[in-house]
Amino acid sequence: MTLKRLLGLDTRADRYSYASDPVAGYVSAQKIPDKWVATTCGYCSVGCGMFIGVKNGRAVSVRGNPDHPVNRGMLCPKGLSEHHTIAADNRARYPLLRRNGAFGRVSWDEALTTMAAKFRETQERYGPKSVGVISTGQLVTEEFYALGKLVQLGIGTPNLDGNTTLCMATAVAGYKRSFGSDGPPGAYEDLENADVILLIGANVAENHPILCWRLRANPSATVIVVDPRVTKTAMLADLHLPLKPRADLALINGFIHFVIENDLVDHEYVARHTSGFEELRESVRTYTPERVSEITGLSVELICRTAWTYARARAGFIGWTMGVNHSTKGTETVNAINNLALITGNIGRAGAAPFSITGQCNAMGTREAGFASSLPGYRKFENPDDRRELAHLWSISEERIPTARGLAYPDIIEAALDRRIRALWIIATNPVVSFPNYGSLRQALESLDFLVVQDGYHPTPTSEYAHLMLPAAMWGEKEGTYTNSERRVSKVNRAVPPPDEARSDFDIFLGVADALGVRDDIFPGWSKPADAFEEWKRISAGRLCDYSGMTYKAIEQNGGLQWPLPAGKVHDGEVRRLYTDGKFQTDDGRARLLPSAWEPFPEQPNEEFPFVLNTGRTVEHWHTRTKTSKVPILERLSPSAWVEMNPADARALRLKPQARVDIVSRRGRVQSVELRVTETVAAGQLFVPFHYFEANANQVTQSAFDPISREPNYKQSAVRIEPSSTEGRLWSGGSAIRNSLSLIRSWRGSTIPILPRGSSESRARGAR
Ligand SMILES: Nc1nc2c(c(=O)[nH]1)N[C@H]1C(S)=C(S)[C@@H](COP(=O)(O)OP(=O)(O)OC[C@H]3O[C@@H](n4cnc5c(=O)[nH]c(N)nc54)[C@H](O)[C@@H]3O)O[C@H]1N2
Ligand SMILES: Nc1nc2c(c(=O)[nH]1)N[C@H]1C(S)=C(S)[C@@H](COP(=O)(O)OP(=O)(O)OC[C@H]3O[C@@H](n4cnc5c(=O)[nH]c(N)nc54)[C@H](O)[C@@H]3O)O[C@H]1N2
Ligand code: SF4
Ligand SMILES: [Mo]
Repeated sequence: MTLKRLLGLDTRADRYSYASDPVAGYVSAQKIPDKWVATTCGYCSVGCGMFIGVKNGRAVSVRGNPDHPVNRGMLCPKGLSEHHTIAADNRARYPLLRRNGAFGRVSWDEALTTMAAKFRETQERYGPKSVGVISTGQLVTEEFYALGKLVQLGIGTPNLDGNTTLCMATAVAGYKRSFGSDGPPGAYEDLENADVILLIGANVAENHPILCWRLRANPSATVIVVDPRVTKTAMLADLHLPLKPRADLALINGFIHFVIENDLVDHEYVARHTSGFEELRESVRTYTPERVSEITGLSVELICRTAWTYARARAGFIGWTMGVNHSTKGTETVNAINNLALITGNIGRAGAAPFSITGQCNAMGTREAGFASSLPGYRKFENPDDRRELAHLWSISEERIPTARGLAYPDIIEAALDRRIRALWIIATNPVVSFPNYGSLRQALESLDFLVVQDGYHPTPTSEYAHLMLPAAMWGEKEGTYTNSERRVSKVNRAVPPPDEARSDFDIFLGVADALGVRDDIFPGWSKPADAFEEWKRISAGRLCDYSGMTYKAIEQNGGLQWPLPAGKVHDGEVRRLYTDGKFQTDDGRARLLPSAWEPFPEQPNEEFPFVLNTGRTVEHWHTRTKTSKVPILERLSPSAWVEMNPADARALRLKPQARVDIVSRRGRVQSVELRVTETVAAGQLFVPFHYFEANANQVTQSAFDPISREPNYKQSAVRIEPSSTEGRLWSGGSAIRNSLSLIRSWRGSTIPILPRGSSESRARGAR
């Protein structure tokens, strides 16, 4: 199978018909749809336009939208099989309330009344901040906007955050510090305009496959990949820099040093549009190529050549993702990336951008409208003018607007552990699998008096801990908008109804507001997402993320619209970039050049734990696999977890390929994982996907967070490898048996194993 085929990029032929779906490989007559409903993919932040094929009220297929400017009809393997996520047998169907340790069905009315009563009771006893809410990057913007108002103004707790703090918080904090506001400045078209493309800790071939296609539309660009692993993206690149883990900040400071020493600085841009150049120059003085070579393990020649290539580019693009963000030095690394782009004038022009590639389908929507780490419309909690304006727009008193953000996600978990937070509402995220250091997360969840989980599936590893389970409609069943990485707002539509009593998150939020008696106050006259959209347009008007010129209709007609789009602006199809005039969102309008210093990562390997464990993704699976384990083709391609190890290390440990091994850290043990011996990881390093609860990588990751963004350091943990005690038993079967075993498991719909015992008592107590 060619790489192109593997990535699902070879799909032009089926633009107009489902009959040649390369994923299913065949189509039975029953699957030819009666109608196609236009929507946007619900997985990643690329934001591909697609149609859902509907037959007899069921989603039976999916195809790419040939007219959508993002993907021009192409879809990756996840997108192409997305309809399978809807009709899964473990969809959550009814509200469930735990009584005496067991879940029982209740009406929506009882569910929401109980929830409102529990929240109010908790707040009366322990203070307003004793309730916390953790949401996601996977709702529609209308839902994020509604949820922010509901939590901050209706429930009255500032402790609202989301899984975006496990993901994008670092990029957000970095942009705010450098440019005065969040917002990725570039556009996908930049991949086609740039002559040098530097990808740092971003494995787009697996995780943003359609961007790979955009990349390939520009064969003359020099593509440089910075990643400790030889990823599929590195294999597509002209130059791969396999640096030592977490050496990026030293590398970028080294590039800046080289640029300054060799007078490759864009002096005019620096003088007109930035502040802090002298401090920056001073701060990188010690980052000589020799020292940077020592820290990164890359040759002096490679470092200098890369710096030269980028600085001499007519248009240089830097894309980064989790290899940068998942680090205790993440925000400062983002600032270093911004510094490099600024001093070479690589921002605000076609092909030139420091561009954080986002992750989830609507990670951007929650950043714009969410009311968690900022006030809606990228307004600042600490800015009295921003608060005044918002209060005026909402016709409420200024005192109701919080003056500081509440606890960030890891701090909500910590507060649950020491019982400052007593009641928690988790919406569209699965922390039992995705949060670092599972042991402490589990304790935190067990410490709660009342946990509400709102998810499209049940059971999930997290919903097992809930006292109240609220069944949500998901992608394909609800309406609204998503914003992708290039700030393109696309329409999401309902193709089929949700199963049984499941409701859209939007309707659930209205229901909770009703139960709390605050609906008329915070959602005046609202009954549908379009009502929230109209209000959000007014709130965003005049801001960097201005939606006021958009309508649902224009969004659909244009295959999405990029913000800013002020009212009165024509929908001209023109590609929009931020900071084209060199004016930034800081007080003096200049971008800040911010010095930052490299430091080794927090948990260095030692004799007991000699390996650096790297965790991440594979193309077939989506996060905690609640969705992709329901898709037969994806599950068959990648049914179980593995760990990658260099042949030299495997020889040293006398381990054979496909042996079963345990990954052990100071915090826990991942049991019986398949060993893959491969040169794609360097000696001393390991890589494991984090998708599999049954081999949960986050049992061994650590509670180390970026002090600025609060994002976890997921990519480096010190571990050792031990032969698994089940090794003998499974060894004889080979991977065929193992694969079919896990397939059979998934057919039974029981891929989600039973949770550790010992928590039912505390759950029962809390639910009384
Ligand atoms: N198939 C699939 N696609 C997805 C997702 C998914 O779950 N599955 N999730 C979506 C989401 S929410 C996100 S955030 C994105 C994430 O997209 P990516 O960031 O591309 O995903 P990861 O695999 O987590 O990490 C990227 C790379 O960082 C590298 N890395 C590790 N340590 C370092 C380091 O010290 N320096 C550098 N330079 N690199 C390092 C890893 O080796 C890895 O190849 O993907 C989105 N797309
Ligand atoms: N070790 C390690 N851990 C990581 C990472 C890593 O690289 N390494 N990456 C981190 C990153 S970048 C991210 S983004 C997180 C992702 O971590 P999670 O957010 O925990 O992952 P998902 O599986 O996407 O969980 C989303 C949940 O929402 C549900 N859901 C989907 N759509 C809807 C909806 O419309 N409404 C409702 N109510 N529910 C819905 C799904 O069924 C699922 O249970 O993981 C983080 N964890
Ligand atoms: S690249 Fe992302 S948005 Fe596009 S089809 Fe694949 S998962 Fe969906
Ligand atoms: Mo993410």
